[in-house]
Amino acid sequence: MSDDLYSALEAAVPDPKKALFVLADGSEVTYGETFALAGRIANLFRQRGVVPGDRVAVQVEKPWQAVAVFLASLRAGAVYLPLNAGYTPAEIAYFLSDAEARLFICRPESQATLAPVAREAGVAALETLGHDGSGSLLEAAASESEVFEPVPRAADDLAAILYTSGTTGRSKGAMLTHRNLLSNAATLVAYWRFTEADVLIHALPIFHTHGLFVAIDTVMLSGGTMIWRTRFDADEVIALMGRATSLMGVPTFYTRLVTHQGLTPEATRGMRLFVSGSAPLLAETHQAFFERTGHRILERYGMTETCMNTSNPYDGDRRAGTVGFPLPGVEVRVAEAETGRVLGTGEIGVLEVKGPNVFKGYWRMPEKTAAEFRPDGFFITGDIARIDDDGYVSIVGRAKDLIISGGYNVYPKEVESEIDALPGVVESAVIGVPHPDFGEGVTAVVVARPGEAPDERSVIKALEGSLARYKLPKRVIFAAELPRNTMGKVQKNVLRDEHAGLYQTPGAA
Ligand code: MCA
Ligand code: AMP
Repeated sequence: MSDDLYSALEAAVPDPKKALFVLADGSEVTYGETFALAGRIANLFRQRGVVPGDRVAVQVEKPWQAVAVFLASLRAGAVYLPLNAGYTPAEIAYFLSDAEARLFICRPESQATLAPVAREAGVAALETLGHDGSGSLLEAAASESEVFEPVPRAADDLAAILYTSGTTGRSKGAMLTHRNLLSNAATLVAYWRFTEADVLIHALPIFHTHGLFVAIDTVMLSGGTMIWRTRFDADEVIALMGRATSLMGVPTFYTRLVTHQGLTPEATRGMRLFVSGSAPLLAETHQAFFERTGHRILERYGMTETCMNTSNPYDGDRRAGTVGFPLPGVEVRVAEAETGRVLGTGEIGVLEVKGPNVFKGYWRMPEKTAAEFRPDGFFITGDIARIDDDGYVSIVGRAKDLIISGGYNVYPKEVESEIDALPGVVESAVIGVPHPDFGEGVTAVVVARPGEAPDERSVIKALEGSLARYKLPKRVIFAAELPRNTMGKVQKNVLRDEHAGLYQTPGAA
């Protein structure tokens, strides 16, 4: 197999007349049409001055044509930079200027707001792409040739940059190479037995690793088909199962499915695989799903920086509450966080990973990169784990201050900085509290200045302009002070315990 992702995906095209996408109106888009559009867009990129190595930043919803944009970026030798559709202009400004994007593609309705932001960030060209394929990008690409000789890329060249917020300070751009993405996709095709016969229900967003690399690359590399849905809807997904073979989702998909009347053995009969990841799947959800359907959800574990690291087995025991075994070619170990001393089976420590899946480093942050690798090349994930005698890995906690809400990462530090800057606020602590739908609910504990009393609504409202909506606290609780240890550090575990039942009552946010 070739070293670059584009060549591998192109080589894996089955019959070009085969459907790659089945859209909501029942129409199909073939592999051939998708690659032809990618050729046109790659020519347009060249017209717009994109040269190999340039960053192409994209903030769109989920038109199927966005996949052609991704392919075009790879084909032109550019570096794809997908951005969450929920990011605010303030967040976008940082990513565009930090990555020095050459071209930015946004939604037509965002153009008026984001064109000045892009200009200010030094972006040379702007195009638009709407949820229905409208906008300047495809209009301009229509007159381009679909013939475009792919720019050869080496295994170590960058294919994508995905930003992950830092636990302290600025967001970091994880640099993913062609080797990272291709090796991981090829491993998943084999491990999860994807073939041309597969039809994946694709209901994830396509600006993060799960929906983009795990789902799309795996299906394309196996020559399968995707039933393309712009968002997750439990009714719709259950109705589609009769025409599909597989589903990939975050735990919220599964907690919603198991409470749905329609989830039955009959509804899921034709399905061969349900994958969960991006956040911990509760053992009770795994069990309930099994009882309702006879299927055992296959849980796997990954990170933006590493793509997929471990997976429960395809054949054999899919063990609830574990993330399975290291994938072929991936080494994992558990170590003592402070010293790096490698621990034995059954011992709890920080999980470290090494392999062709592990990223090249953080964009223009050599010190941060160095700080997260051990001298022997293992990447320190920040997840706390245990490896059992029989090799199953369990994620038992996090060393990093991170909340995962519905599969999206929220870094408390980022939310606290915004809250602390509000008038009347002395300080705040943002914590994740068990939430029946999102797994963890973002929750702010705020100490207000005596005599000044901002209320819950006004705090949330004030954050709306600067933070994506999924990062907004679902609840704001006011406290006289924050609990601190003898070192003066806020004891978030105390706050988490104190508010553990916050979302457990019916009707809670
Ligand atoms: C939507 N809302 C949320 C979330 N999603 N709040 C907190 N957390 C969320 N994840 C808010 C909206 O702002 C809105 O609030 C209200 O909930 C309803 O919005 P709606 O769009 O209707 O929500 P939904 O369609 O039900 O979406 C929930 C969802 C979605 C299906 C769980 O968030 C989702 O698709 N998540 C997947 C994320 C993902 O792909 N993660 C992979 C990262 P308001 O009305 O106030 O605006 S990759 C990764 O983590 C690694 C590498 C890995 O291992 O995969
Ligand atoms: P991200 O930075 O968005 O890629 O999120 C990666 C983080 O998601 C990991 O470091 C884990 O904390 C978490 N994660 C992903 N999959 C799982 C899983 N199956 N179980 C527990 N945590 C997970």
